[in-house]
Amino acid sequence: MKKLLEEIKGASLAAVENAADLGALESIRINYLGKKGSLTAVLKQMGSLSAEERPLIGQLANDIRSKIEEAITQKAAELSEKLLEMRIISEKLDVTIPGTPVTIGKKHPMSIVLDEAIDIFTGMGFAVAEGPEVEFADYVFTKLNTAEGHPAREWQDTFYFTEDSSVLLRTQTSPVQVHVMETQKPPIRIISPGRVYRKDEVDATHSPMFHQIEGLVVDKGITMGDLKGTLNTLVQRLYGPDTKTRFRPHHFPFTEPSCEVDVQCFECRGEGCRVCKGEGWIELLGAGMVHPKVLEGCGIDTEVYSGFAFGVGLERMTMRRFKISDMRLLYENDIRFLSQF
Ligand code: 2NM
Repeated sequence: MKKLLEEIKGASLAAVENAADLGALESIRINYLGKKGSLTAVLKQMGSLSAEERPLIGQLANDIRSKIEEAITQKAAELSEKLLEMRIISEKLDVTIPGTPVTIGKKHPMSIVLDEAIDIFTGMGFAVAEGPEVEFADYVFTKLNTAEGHPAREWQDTFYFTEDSSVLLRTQTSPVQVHVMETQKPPIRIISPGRVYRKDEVDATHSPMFHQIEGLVVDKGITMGDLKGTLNTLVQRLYGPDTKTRFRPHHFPFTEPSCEVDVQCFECRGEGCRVCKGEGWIELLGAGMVHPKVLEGCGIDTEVYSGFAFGVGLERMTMRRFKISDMRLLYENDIRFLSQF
């Protein structure tokens, strides 16, 4: 029996030494020390031994059991360490490898100019108002003092949805201002940026869809002086503090008096050049004092209140700002063009 125990000792320790992983080690433990293991089997036969032999063999068996257990514990520690080392090597992360570049888009040039304009106007206390692009003719024309028979209402100039010309794509963002005047009490200070639609052929300076920023101020005692101050501030913030403006008389149905506003040419500073076609001035926007008929139509008492309004094309402003010569470039979404701004 002693010989058998020594054999088990030798075989088990060799097996432990050769174990490839923790799983194999666990099988060895079960095979030798488990309930049905070979060492356990030997111990079960102790009953057949003599009284003198029994304690000696028992002692030997226990010693062998401890040796095997110790060997397994040590081997397990060794294997765990090796495993960890291998994991550290295989999962190594090189933080110095450059990342995969993420292409970040840029603001469209018109968004740059619009955001700047919104900054300037909100700085003067204006709020931004929006409204539908599909509108009633009432709000696009009638309430803006643009009577039947006005050229802007003709089928060849406007996109209508109905035979009776009552619903259309807005040709300007003024209907937004009519909605605001109908629903809010003065003081009103808003700008309404947005898309507008006219039946124009596409060329370097025209598109059937373009963008406008219109502005409206209604309060007690608003005069042409407020209009000029506000628009001068806009122009000086956009083009520099020395920029001069020129207000020329004009006609719009919804304002009286009306004017067009020119800025001194940024290229020649008024001398006359190719950019301003020798004029020294460049037309920028239209404006005027809101027509009393428009105010009254919106339920505003013209004995108490007056207002001014203006409209400017965002495409034109953007082209001027970045010296873009063809409007179509703004719509083509060519990355080579857009990435320049
Ligand atoms: C322009 C020029 C002048 C304008 C007028 C109004 C309203 F609703 F108050 F009557 N909104 N926008 C206006 C005035 C627009 O665009 C060239």
